[in-house]
Amino acid sequence: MIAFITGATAGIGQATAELFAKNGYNIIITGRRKERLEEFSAQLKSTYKIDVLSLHFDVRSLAEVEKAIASIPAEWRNINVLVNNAGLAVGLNSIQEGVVDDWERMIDTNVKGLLYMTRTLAPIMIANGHGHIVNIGSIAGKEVYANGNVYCATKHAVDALSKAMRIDLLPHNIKVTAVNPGMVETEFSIVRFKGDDERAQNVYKGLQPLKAEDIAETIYWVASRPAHVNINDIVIMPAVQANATTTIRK
Ligand code: NDP
Ligand code: 8X3
Repeated sequence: MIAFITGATAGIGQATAELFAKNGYNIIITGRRKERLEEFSAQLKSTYKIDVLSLHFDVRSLAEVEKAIASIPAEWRNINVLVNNAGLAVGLNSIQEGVVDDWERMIDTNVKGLLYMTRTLAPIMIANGHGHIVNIGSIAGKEVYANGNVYCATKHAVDALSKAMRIDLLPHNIKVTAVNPGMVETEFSIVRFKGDDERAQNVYKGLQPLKAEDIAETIYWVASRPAHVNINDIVIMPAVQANATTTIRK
């Protein structure tokens, strides 16, 4: 069994790769940080005695995506699960004060990157006669919140694309699942606040957020249902978070 996980150098993607590896899958891991990929690959191989293929590329570049996928050796092409996880939020500004470069990074990564990956890998799954695509959406794809405008729009796009992909891929025996987390403590807020650790830590102050491993378990669970079962859509929240904006803090 082979699982292909984008954005496996940190957070949810890294925890997901580890859990699939623990369950005996061979893993294709991707990300832009080459050193991290190599270290993680060596760790997975030695701990779980599985094979790992690491592909170093930026999901925002169609040329890089196509080159990376074309380089996958024949024995790695029978991919069972694709986890479209690579993504980010950048900034938290009102629409009238938005930073256009931040908008473009989010749209290019969360929407176009997910599309490039899917456009390139779905034909391989179709040729294989099976597959399962798990898109990582967000509570921000179900609701909007103040200053979240463009990030929320990209995750609403992931929500729409997951529904649309499910229809288009139905005749090809390819399942599509959207996993939509609330707050998960990863590098997400450090990236959103451009390295401002204090501001990032404040996001989780006084509450218990989800861990990357909680989402990894959900992804593994949806991918390990029997062949006749598909989980279309899951929203998974910390127990102290009711919706995008309502939390209980100590
Ligand atoms: P992290 O910042 O910890 O991890 C993000 C991963 O995405 C990294 O491995 C990063 O790798 C990769 N990535 C980002 N941009 C690119 C790119 N252009 N090309 C290739 N890889 C890229 O965040 P999370 O684990 O929290 O985020 C994972 C997903 O979960 C995202 O889609 C996010 O929107 C979603 N999510 C997160 C929530 C949270 O509260 N944390 C809640 C709901 C959804 P590298 O930098 O090496 O390229
Ligand atoms: C990440 C969760 O609430 O910060 O997608 O948008 S949130």
